[in-house]
Amino acid sequence: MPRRKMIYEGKAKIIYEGPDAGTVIQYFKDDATAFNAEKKDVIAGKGVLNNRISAHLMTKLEGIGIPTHFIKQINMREQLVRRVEIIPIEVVVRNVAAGTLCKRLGVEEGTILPRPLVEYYYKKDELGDPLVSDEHIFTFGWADPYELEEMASMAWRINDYMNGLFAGIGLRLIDFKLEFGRIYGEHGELYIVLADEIAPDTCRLWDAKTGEKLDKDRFRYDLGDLVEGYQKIAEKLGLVPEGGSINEQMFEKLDQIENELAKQRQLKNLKPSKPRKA
Ligand code: ADP
Ligand code: AIR
Ligand code: ASP
Repeated sequence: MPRRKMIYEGKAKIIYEGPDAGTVIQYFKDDATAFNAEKKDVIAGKGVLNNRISAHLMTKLEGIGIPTHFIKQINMREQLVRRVEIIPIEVVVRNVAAGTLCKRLGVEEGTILPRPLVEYYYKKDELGDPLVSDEHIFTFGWADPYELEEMASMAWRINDYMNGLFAGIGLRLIDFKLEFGRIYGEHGELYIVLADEIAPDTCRLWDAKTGEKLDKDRFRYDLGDLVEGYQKIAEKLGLVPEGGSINEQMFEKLDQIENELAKQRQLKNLKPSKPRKA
């Protein structure tokens, strides 16, 4: 493989320069971190499952008209995506109380929220990604009101869609985190697209029957084998055979189908956002 230029190494992924202008390659590592990297480990197989699950969910979301950065999977650990300017806001959507919501507000874990709760966190590792309001976002110029409105409305649609998708395969979508990015068109027009990943590293998913936690909380709170949980999610999504594991051949077959679908949808969902202030 030719030497590629690394652009950025994060906690769970590496970003490399892509083959064409405006593209980058996301490489999914096996590194697991939690609590702002206070807890760390390397868990064999995690990256492959996150890559596969995220590619699948991004493809599905493109199918309902959400513009995403996803172009295609390259191999078991890599996907080609559009290069975006990441908006430094993590959008968290919660359906059921868990994690920091319980810690912060003393709500009991498992409480069903009367309506989905959308929260914003400032993406800044040094500060531990603090919770912020829309006023903070506008005051410091991290995003403008048009952009935030678009991000929030996509987050609602994604939540509606994913709630149904997971409920249909016996999983409860407790909460999840999204990142969005900006793409500038030839004539300076601005597009907001869903970026980063949607995978068990960034979602809470509980088995609807048993209540078993299948996501990264297994690692955060030592609840059991992480890959076993991710594998169960992938199995229910129909991405790996039950009891089997992903192998290169199977992966290529699945890839061909989904990459073809993704190719057909690319750009179709891109609609220019309102112009950003100069
Ligand atoms: P972190 O930076 O929090 O440690 P990761 O290890 O997942 O997270 O690193 C991936 C980085 O790449 C993140 O900072 C994410 O915001 C960024 N990113 C995700 N998608 C894109 C994209 N399409 N273009 C550019 N950067 C991206
Ligand atoms: N999340 C937030 N920052 C990083 C991640 N992965 C995700 C968690 C969880 C949701 O956002 O995985 O699904 C809410 O996290 P928390 O810790 O605020 O309760
Ligand atoms: N990914 C973040 C970290 O490494 C937060 C988390 O998932 O708990 O700290």
